[in-house]
Amino acid sequence: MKKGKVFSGVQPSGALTIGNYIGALRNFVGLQDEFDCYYCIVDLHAITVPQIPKNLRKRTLDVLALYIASGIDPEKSTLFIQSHVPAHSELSWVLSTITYMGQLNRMTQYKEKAKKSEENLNAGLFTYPVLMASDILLYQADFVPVGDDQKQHLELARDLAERFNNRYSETFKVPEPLISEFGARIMSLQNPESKMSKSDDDENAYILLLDDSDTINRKIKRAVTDSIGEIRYCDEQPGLKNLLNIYSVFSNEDVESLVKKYDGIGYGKFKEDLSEVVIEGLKPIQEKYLQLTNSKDYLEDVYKKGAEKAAYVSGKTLRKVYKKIGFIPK
Ligand code: ATP
Ligand code: LTN
Repeated sequence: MKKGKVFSGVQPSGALTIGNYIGALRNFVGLQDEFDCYYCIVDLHAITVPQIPKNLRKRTLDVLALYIASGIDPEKSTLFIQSHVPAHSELSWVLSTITYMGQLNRMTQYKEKAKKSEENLNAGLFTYPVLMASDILLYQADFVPVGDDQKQHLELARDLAERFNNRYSETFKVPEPLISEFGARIMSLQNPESKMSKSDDDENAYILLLDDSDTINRKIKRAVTDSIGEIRYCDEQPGLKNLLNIYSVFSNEDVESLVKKYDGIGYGKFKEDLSEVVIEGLKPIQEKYLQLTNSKDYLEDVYKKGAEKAAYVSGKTLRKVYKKIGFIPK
């Protein structure tokens, strides 16, 4: 029987946080055996905010190394760089002609980013979700594992697939989001009302996958909690709730037993233990990452092979699309 397909992407727009790991990367690993998986480094998306070329180059390879260090096996999954496969940009143009301005105007991520960059708001930021839909639809993906913040973009991808299928004929698979019930939204350590984001101006707001132990200790010590002083898992204590979620992921203990374990014990000890669990959890990823960054040839081999396979699969879909629209085949 043919395996179902999975597609997801991460932007090389900054160093990856434990939010990216918990909401996305960690879930990619478990899908590799059951599905034909495509994991992309979406550099075309990353340039919707200004990037320094040298940093973009480094971060792109860093994301690739972190994909592999987190347990994604290039022998099982296709790992590639978005700009190496022109079909992404090509389908994006086509889909933009069936996307309504109103739909893009309603996108929360766009509204938030637009607020932040009031001067010279670029059109790429606005059409970003169309490019994301193209990424997914080109591979006929059944499932798209993402964090909670991408739900609305996924809805657009589904909508565009259905609109195209209705207008022409069955062409695209309508993809389903895969958003895990737990850890799909890790919050900022400084403001538990907003999501942990690698582009936050305050570096105490996030923990990076590559942070060293002193930095992790310091950031967790400074993490915002409350004055209640009791370890409980509830919406009235959002900072603590977030820390408990992180603790649970890295320790594999459920939140309930953590709450019991820390009953009557203060935040200080809880934070100390949490730091240790996070440091230990990240250690194998960091070690593997270090090894990989010394193997540039290996990384190059992975992304070249990945692009070849991705170009083949996406090319088939794009040709079908062009034919249905009425373009003359080459
Ligand atoms: P930025 O914060 O710079 O806008 P981002 O980290 O949200 O970027 P990506 O790197 O493209 O954007 O995200 C990769 C994946 O990580 C996506 O599936 C996204 O949903 C997930 N993700 C990002 N932040 C979090 C978070 N705080 N909690 C859970 N999942 C997250
Ligand atoms: N928009 C996503 C990154 C992204 C993506 C994708 C995720 C681009 N293309 C395709 C899943 C599938 C983000 O900002 N996190």
